[in-house]
Amino acid sequence: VSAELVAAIAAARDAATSPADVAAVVAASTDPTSSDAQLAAWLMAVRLRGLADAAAADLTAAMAASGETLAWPDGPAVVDKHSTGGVGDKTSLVLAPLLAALGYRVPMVSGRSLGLTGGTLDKLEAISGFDVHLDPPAARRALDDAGCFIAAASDRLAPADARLYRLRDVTATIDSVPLIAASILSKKLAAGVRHLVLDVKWGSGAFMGDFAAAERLAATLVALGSAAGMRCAAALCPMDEPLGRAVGNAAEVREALVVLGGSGGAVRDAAVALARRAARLAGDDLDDAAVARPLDDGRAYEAFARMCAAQNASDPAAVAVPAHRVDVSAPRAGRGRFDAHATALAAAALGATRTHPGGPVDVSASVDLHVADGDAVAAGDVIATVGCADATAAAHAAGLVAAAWREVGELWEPAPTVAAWIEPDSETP
Ligand code: IUR
Repeated sequence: VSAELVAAIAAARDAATSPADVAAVVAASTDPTSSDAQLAAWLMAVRLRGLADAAAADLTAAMAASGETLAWPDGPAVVDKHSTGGVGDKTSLVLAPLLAALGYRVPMVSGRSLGLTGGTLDKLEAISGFDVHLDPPAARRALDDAGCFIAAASDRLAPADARLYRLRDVTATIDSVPLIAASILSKKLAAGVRHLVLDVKWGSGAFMGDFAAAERLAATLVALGSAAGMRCAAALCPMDEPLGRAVGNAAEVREALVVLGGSGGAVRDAAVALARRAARLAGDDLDDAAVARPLDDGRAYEAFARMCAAQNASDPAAVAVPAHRVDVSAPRAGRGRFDAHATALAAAALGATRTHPGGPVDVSASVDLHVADGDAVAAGDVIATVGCADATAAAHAAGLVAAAWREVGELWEPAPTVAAWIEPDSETP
């Protein structure tokens, strides 16, 4: 038990955290002999009392410096995107190679699925051979060869975050804006990212249920990221319906490949909007057509294929196929849409996500939606197909996808790709 931590806990309880308090907490986070009880008490104090901007900036910087850091000197701008997570959000699979094809370097460190949230690493592992573990020399080779990589954080990257995140998970302190922001940004800083677009979602399929909460998180991310020396902007994006037509690891890779091959739709729109802003952060004012060109002329697909090759997957289209499939039909004629949260429940029942950290995932688990937001259907039309390795799970999930269908009225309008942007100089709400 540490006296410094007692002082840090008292200061956090009294909303008076000093730089020395932050230093003590982060040092303890990487010391295996330090007390989980004390760290957990500190997290709860911050969850209840908040953290002043200066202390949150100190925390972000100290967590970023708590382990190994990567640097990518000499070369094109280093850009990245982080999303707070959504259902069917495979934007990273399109965006990283698109930005690479536009000439930027994208060292993307991603996570795995947990609960109802999908994970980019699990999606990529649906491609035969794809290796998400890159040591620093292999990561550098991938950036040189492909312009991008998408890899797991090593346990040496921002190790303070790993410990604090595990404790937040079991102490009901996940939902603290400064703790979320410091967690996300510390890993981006440690990975050497200089220009960061944030995709902050709200809605039934997002971590933040309402717009105001998403706006607060976005403003904190942009302010803290900017204070740490990254150029940042945040998109506020609705997440009441799955993004695009596919949910589940293999299905999402297949949809990403189609978008990388030049097809239109919500995923392309999201990737182009985010890529355009990333280019702007790096100092390049491109229009949508210029940003989208690599999707139409094959350069983005080529960058994806080169990234796969650099990560041990020789054929990007060698994607896991589900052994069992079940169709879902429309109960009635009319317009409709799929609810994001309810669709995520179906994907989870198929085994697309984990029930506990380190648990198994069925990478073949797929929900393919055959209609988009607000489409008209006839009674009995096949509106979705589910698939996975287990026939019983597929039949059960088909019922859950049927329950995710929401009929909408004639006046229904599909949601915008980006509802608002938060810039570094925006007013903090
Ligand atoms: N992703 C992170 O990296 N950190 C967090 O705290 C959350 C999501 I919530």
